[in-house]
Amino acid sequence: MGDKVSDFLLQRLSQWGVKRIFGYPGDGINGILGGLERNLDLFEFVQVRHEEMAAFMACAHTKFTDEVGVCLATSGPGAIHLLNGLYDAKMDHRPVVAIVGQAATTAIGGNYQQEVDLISLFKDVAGEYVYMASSPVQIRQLVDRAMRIATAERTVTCIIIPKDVQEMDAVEQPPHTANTVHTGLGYSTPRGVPTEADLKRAADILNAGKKVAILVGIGAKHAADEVIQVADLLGCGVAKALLGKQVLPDDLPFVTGTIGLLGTKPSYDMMMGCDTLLMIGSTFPYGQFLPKEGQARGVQIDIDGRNLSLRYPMELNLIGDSTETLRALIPYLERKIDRSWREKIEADYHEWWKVIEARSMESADPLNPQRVFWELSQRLHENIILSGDAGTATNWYGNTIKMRRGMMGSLSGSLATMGPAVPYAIAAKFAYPDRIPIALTGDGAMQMNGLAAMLTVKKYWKNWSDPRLIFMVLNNRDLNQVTWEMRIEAGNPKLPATQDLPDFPYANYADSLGLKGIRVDRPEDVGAAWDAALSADRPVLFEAYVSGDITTIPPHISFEEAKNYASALLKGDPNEGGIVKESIKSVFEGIVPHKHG
Ligand SMILES: Cc1ncc(C[n+]2csc(CCOP(=O)(O)OP(=O)(O)O)c2C)c(N)n1
Ligand SMILES: [Mg+2]
Repeated sequence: MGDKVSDFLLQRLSQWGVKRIFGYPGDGINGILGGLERNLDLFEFVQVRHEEMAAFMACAHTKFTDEVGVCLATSGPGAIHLLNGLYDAKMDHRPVVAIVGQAATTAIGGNYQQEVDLISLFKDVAGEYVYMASSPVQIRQLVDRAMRIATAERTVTCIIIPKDVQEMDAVEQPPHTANTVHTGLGYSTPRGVPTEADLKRAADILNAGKKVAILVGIGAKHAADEVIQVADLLGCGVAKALLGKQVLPDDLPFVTGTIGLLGTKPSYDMMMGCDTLLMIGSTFPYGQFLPKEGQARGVQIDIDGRNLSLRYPMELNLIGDSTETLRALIPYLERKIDRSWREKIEADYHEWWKVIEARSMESADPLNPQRVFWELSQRLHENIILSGDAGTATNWYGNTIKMRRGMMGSLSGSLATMGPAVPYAIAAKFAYPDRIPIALTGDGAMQMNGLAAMLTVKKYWKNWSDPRLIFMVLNNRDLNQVTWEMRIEAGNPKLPATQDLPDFPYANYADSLGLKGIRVDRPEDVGAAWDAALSADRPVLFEAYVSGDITTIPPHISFEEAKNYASALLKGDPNEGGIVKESIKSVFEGIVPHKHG
């Protein structure tokens, strides 16, 4: 018996270098599942609990490995479930190929069981390339183009294969005749650089600046050494967008940490005080944390022209690979003699960590969440991979975690969806079984999809050479990030009907699955709890039973926000007493003396 379409589909994906597929079965892809069984040696199939998790894992796979991520779901409901994870990949510019089933070609158009108009459904998220096969001859071109376009455009593509087509005889080579397409394998990433004239113009602007600020995003991921060298020549500091937190370690004295609402004050001050901005590989969205228009001369480097002059009107917009462009730029840069701007940045940054430490040590009832991150930060090393979630955990990840060289860290940057931290950590473990992924998440996200994903961990953890994988959940019984946004941005008190979450015994639940549950609710126990988690003989669900009354304090507090904050309290927030006691303490601990200091 010859190969079926499904066999060839999988073999072609394998020829493209795909080794792992994240997915969930359904009869719309029965043919492909049969193909997986016949080609067991080609792939590792990771079975998730919900298709959204397969898409998140495919996204995380590409974020952590730079390879294309692949996910597989059945027609109709399975395909629909993928969407949020696919948007996460699209919006963070990562290559993911989604493969989904469809009703048989003989049934399409008949309002058939599970027949959804998938081309329309995926037209936005996979708009660069979404096609359905109606003939076995198409399979080669569909795979080749979906893989190549996803890689070249750093985006999501989708192949839809009706169930009868999956079972047809494969056609590996289209006939040499009219109406056929003859595609091939392979993609080599170019490393483009701007023209020499533009590099000189960039150098002129940067050499003329007296107070240069650099902002890097994840696009500078492979340019750490070059960014360090440029920052040294320009005598400046480097701030990081949240998704780019892994680009540079935080123990370099001139790195000012993250930027934005959950960023540091030194990043904020550097941007407000600079006369020249160099932005590399970032689409950081919040313009209010960048210099005022006209305040600074700007140079931006990005691989994608669409990202240029998007957040700040730049004087010079350069399309290029960040590493190669910086390498080509360096010979034109003059080392700044006056180092006072940089020295001030370094001194501010040094002071800032004292503020963070003091805030982390503040007491709370029962536990200050920042303390949990502070203690973790002391224990991080190059083998650790962090993942964050939409929620307060990511605020503390942003401003309290010190990245070390070699570490990786990611989250849903532009979509900022709840739910990715857990699947990202699981996908990281599959990609790097010898490293220790740590998901940093909230109880809302854990209840949304993380609890079910613990079953996926239960299913696989014994296969991993090093079983350490940690899921830290901030149990604050609240959708706390939004509760604080309501208070600070809108001046509204907490509305228990929308914000309160049910309590849940996370650690006990982990124990019941044969994983390790650790629960901590006293500050003095946090360090030892992290030590236990980091040396456990199995995956750990680390439940931090924390107060929800402590907010992340923005690096600056505007008058408006302060006013809203006060008015929320006056309106009788149910947590009023706790907030006044705990959070205000923290405000005065850091911001106020620091601001005037
Ligand atoms: C899918 C999705 N739904 C809703 C939101 C809005 N949102 C952002 S953070 C947040 C609260 C998260 O709560 P939790 O996971 O408990 O973390 P906490 O902030 O309490 O630490 C919500 C509802 C979102 N970003 N994504
Ligand atoms: Mg919560």
